[in-house]
Amino acid sequence: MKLKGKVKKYILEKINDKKKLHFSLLDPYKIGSKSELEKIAKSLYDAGTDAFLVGGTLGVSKDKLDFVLSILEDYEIPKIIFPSNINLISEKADAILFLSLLNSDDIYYVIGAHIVAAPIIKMLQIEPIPTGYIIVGHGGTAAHVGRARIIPYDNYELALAYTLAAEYLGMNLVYLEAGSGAPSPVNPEMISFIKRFSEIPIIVGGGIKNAETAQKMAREGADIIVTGNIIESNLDKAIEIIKGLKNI
Ligand code: 1GP
Repeated sequence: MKLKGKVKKYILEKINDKKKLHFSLLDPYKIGSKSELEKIAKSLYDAGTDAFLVGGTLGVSKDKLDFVLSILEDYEIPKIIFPSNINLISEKADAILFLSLLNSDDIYYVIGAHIVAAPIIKMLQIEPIPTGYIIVGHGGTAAHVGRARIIPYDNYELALAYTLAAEYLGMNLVYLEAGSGAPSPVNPEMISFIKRFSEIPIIVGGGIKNAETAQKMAREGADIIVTGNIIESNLDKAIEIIKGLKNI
């Protein structure tokens, strides 16, 4: 399956078919040896993860990014960059989440990095997927680095306002991010509230550690669930999450 240029279509078609998707986030900074990564990638793929997301906020060099992408190369699911900055662009990826951190106080994270990255993305022919990135609750390192004005876990109306803004700006996806390793994930009630008033597909990530939480989020309206840390800390749990999303 040749995915370049077709990743957005692949994702949106599955969502239109009412499927719940799972993306496996691999942080090149935290990945161990080649054989370890090969084992993890195969387990996630066999469990039915729908895409590999590759990225992280700290410690990710282009070499490490390329190393991870080259190991994922043969899997017939999209390899999508989840960038924190312009250092995370690689021709080895099928696509890149073209993220605008909508609740940042720093214009660099809203549109600045994008004008530096866009011509490179064009030259390397990586498919950009316009995504509104919204940091909620704990926020983690991403919130600190991205100078986010964090949306409280219980301020559903504010989260909806950002989501609608993303929708009206024509973005394809909205990503509700509680922060990698967040002690609590996004409230499922926030997702259902947003879903009542907005059409845009929703990605949710940050602090999701078990199948029950992921399923609840999916039932409340999340279209794509992202898990990162749990893959490294408890691969069996990550597999349960992936399989659990197939039966919603
Ligand atoms: C982080 O949303 C992702 O950007 C995933 O978070 O590592 O906590 O699963 P976790």
